[in-house]
Amino acid sequence: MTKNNAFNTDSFETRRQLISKTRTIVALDVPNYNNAIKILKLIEPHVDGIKISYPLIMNNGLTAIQKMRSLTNLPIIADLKIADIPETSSRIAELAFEAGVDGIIVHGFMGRDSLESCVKIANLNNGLTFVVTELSNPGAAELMQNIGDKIAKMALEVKANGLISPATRPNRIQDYRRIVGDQLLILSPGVGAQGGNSGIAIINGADFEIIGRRIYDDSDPLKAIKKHNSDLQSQLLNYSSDL
Ligand code: FNU
Repeated sequence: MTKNNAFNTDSFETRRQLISKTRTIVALDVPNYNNAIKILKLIEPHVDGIKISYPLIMNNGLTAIQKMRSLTNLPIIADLKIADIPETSSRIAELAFEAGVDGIIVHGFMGRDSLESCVKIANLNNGLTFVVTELSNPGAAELMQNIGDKIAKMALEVKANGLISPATRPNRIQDYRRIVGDQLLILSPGVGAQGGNSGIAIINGADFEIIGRRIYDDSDPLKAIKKHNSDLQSQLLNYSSDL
């Protein structure tokens, strides 16, 4: 089983350099395994990682992860949004790592014990834990947003590796960056179909943008990822020339 923990190095600066190729992770929420692989092969040279989730796993089982693991060296993140008691959370995390993923996404609202149980399993597997602070959908502003700062602090305390924070609310990415400083990565979903523009999350403090439908629903996913990457780079250039 090939493990690729390009995200996971000791110093934040090294990590940033390692990850600075495209700063994009594609969400492959495609239920059909063969279609997912077709898209993966098209976009592979143009992304830094892929994220898989329930649609693919529920339709194809954990073998989909195992097969995908053998087909790509890109980091694979399992977006299971684990949110259970510690014993169940850690069992779910274990199964994901056994199947070959490099990182897991977990919720933070369950509290410290569950979060710690996931981080422990991730560490045992030389894997990464990303904690959702507040979801990117509008409804998350009603409840989750109120505890997002506390979740970010807890993620720091339990030594998770990163946060998942909304590209749909760039000001919140800034808040989370202020809380975690350079200690944690920030991955931002919500680019494209949910309204976030390519590059905006990065200039507001995210390390990676996560983009799904805008790429895999396009009749030409390769063209779509190239467009996203070039828009992202333009934003970065404009931003640094404004500094
Ligand atoms: P797209 N996702 C999200 N918002 O969208 N994991 C969050 O706050 C979060 C996520 C996932 O909208 C979502 O489940 F924590 O098609 C989907 O897999 O670009 C992806 O990010 C966004 O997909």
